[in-house]
Amino acid sequence: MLRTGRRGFMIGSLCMLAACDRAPRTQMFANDTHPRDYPTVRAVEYFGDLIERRSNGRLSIKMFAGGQLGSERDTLEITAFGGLDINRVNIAPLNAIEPMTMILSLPFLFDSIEHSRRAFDGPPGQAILQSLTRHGLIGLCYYDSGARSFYNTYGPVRTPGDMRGRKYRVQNSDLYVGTVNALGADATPMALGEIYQGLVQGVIDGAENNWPTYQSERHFEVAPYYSETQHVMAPEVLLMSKIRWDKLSRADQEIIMESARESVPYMRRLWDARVVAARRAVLAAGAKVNEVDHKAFQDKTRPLWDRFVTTGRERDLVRQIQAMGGADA
Ligand code: GTR
Repeated sequence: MLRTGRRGFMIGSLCMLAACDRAPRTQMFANDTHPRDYPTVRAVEYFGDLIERRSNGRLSIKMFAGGQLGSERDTLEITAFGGLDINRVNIAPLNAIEPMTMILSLPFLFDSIEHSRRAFDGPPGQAILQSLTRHGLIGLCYYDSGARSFYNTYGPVRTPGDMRGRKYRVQNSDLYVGTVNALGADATPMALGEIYQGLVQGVIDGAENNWPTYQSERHFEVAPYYSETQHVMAPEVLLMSKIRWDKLSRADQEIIMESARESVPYMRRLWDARVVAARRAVLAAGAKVNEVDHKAFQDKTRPLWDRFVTTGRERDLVRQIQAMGGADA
């Protein structure tokens, strides 16, 4: 029976709403160690808005920022087991899971940020992302993490000799441990959230990171000497649990992949602005930046390439990445 008039229209609309409500909705939980205003968190939220819009509200993301769910290493395990749907981590904690990820964390692999972006976006980067599938993780995209440099509580570092015997915090990765030890310092793996107190109490003398994290974690307050080694330009990775992924329709998987890719240029815009702002803010707050003898750092860390790049396939990827360097297109 056709309903007519205002009341009939309202009943019809409510039925439609009820039917809509019955359409299965999937809210996915996402994790990030950084606070809400950090570029990675904002990019994941942007990605969430895109998938919500494109799926007419069926898919959405609830973000748990600020490391409230645990260290990156712990949350990675939870993600692989399906307890967490989306996770944004640095590539370093993936080094212990998939050796191919170490390639992008090799010291002095990239000539410039542009070179690193070409490698992430191109075939080598994409092959490394896909290698995660066999570990229960779908690599959706890379986000920028800029260049990491050493900073400390005691004074400017110009050559590796200035780090000798000092304790430097590293991420949980044998490659990072090897890098710092090769420079003559004492590598101390530690979670990000423990660094500030570690520096205050003298458990460590220094750490290494990009400008935005150095600022956002307030490490500049206690370790004001930032020496621009720029020894690593490894990316951040946006991951999804394969268990959740396999439950989605092909169409929804496409929405997710496409939205993740589209969030990359958005993230890069935020990132570039944040690097400049963070550098300016910490220098205004009293941090001291200095140049270093890059060659001395490269010479000491180069043997790590042979130690950590062990298969023919990995060596081939390194060669492909090197061929993408040089003059910026
Ligand atoms: C940051 C990165 C984090 C985390 C952190 C660290 O640059 O965005 O995901 O890896 O470094 O050093 O623990």
